[in-house]
Amino acid sequence: MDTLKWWQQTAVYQIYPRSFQDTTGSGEGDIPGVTRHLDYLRKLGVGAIWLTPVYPSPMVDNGYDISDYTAIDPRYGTMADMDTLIAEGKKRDIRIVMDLVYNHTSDRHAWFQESKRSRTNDKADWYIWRDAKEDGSAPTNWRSIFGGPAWTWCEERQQYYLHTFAVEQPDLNWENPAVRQALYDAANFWIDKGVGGFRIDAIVYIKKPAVLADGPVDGADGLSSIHKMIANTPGILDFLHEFRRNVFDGHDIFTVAEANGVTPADLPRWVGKDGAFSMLFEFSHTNLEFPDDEVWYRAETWPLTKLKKALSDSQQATAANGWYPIFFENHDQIRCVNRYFPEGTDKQKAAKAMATILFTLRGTPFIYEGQELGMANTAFARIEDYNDISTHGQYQLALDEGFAPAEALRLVQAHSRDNARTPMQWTTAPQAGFTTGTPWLPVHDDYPQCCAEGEEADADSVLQYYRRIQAERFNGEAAAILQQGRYEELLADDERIYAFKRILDDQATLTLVNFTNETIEYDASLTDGATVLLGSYGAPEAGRLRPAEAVVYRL
Ligand code: TEU
Repeated sequence: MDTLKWWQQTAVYQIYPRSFQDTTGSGEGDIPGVTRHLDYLRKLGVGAIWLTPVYPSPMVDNGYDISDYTAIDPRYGTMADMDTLIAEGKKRDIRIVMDLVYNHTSDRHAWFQESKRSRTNDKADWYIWRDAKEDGSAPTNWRSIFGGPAWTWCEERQQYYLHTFAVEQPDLNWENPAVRQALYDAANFWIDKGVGGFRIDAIVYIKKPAVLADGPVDGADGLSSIHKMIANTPGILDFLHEFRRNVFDGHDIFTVAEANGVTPADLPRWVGKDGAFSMLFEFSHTNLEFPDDEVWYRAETWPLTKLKKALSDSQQATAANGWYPIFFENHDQIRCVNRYFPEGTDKQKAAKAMATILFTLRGTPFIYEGQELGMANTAFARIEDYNDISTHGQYQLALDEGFAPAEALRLVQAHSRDNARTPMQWTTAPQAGFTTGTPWLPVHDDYPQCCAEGEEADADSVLQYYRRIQAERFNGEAAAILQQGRYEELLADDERIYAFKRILDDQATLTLVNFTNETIEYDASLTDGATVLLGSYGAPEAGRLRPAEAVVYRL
């Protein structure tokens, strides 16, 4: 048996600080709010918190537009608050993992402010500047990920700059060694503070092709998806290995890179012994309804076999080398109880079913705030009620494609990133105990039925189920199998049941999940002689699974 590292033997909890806990009445969560709930997280069995950006930011993209990499935004508190969080976390064996957003900065970052002033200043080459085409138009026809052109004209410099995301998020020029060094220095600042690792944002976009050329037009706006033109440009791994050598190596930390578009088959080159990172988020199991990445109006239904294949592929790709970050939610995704189960399914049952998979696959489970309560999607009545920048971009794209406003709003309601960003539901008090003020984004109105306080008191709640299954995973009789065992899928062609074994030497577990909202039958001989480790309905029935039922057997 290999010796596992600390981050392979614990769950990680993702906190979107603006929505977690407000301690000042501002309506926005803050760092002391995170510290306040450390014991709650300890009880959940969490060994690390991935904190999405808390750095100074104009908040065009909720903190993913950073204007200073080594400071704290006053809305979230002070550096002293951050030091307290790290220290209090350490006391409880919970490490803090910072988010590095290194593809771009905010346009308010001092580096960009200087870069845009002239073509000759010290930082002139820190971003991606190009002359206009002869007719004055943008250097290429690329569409940014949030919609609209990926180039913006700068009067001062009389040139265009490139932004993969919002106009206010200019892309850094990684070809410049001084840029890379500045980024490594900032990461090392956080290592010196004692953080437990990094989540590295949007990393597939940092390397641009040597020649920037027009792509095929693929939308009514006459533009071409930038993702298809620049993601995973050859040579990108050279940068990332250098990053690893200059920052990560020699520290007892983990790194998890967000790498949309890296396929499971690519994983070994990115993670593991010779890879650049400890783990990598790829999105084949969350982009199921989007044949075209990031375009919501082309959402379609998917068969269960598509989800199962995506999960099996990434399990297999990391079987011999590397390690998988298991996740079904984050701040960019809709809630998993809505995504993976038919409408009308009991949300608590759906939440428990996803928890069962989360804690029995091989890898490190990542829980996104509220997932452990079974929090669900929301729907705001008007497009103006949405905060998320990509929601507005997608709404516009849908209108451009000829959708009526009501239909475009429906698409947004189903897929908006704001679905995951509504405030954490703590108590049955007004605003779910999230704030005493007016929340920056409305609290979901189901909070009286779905909140930590209520679930604490209910033995059958989603929260209690999370605690039980995490204990089973890390400390139970089958912990070794669940942590180390190899993955083997069963019933791969079945469109109703996800079934897989974990096998260690002559021992095994079996996970069975019914993805329908009906009671279904299966071949009872599968569980002959097996004992039950945990079931989402309590005791299971042989050969039958109730709606969204999940069971873990010891074979
Ligand atoms: O997201 C980057 C990104 O590419 C995602 O849109 C990803 O493709 C998607 O989740 C896959 O379905 C990161 C952050 O997570 C996001 O919040 C930021 O808006 C974005 O970078 C820009 O920094």
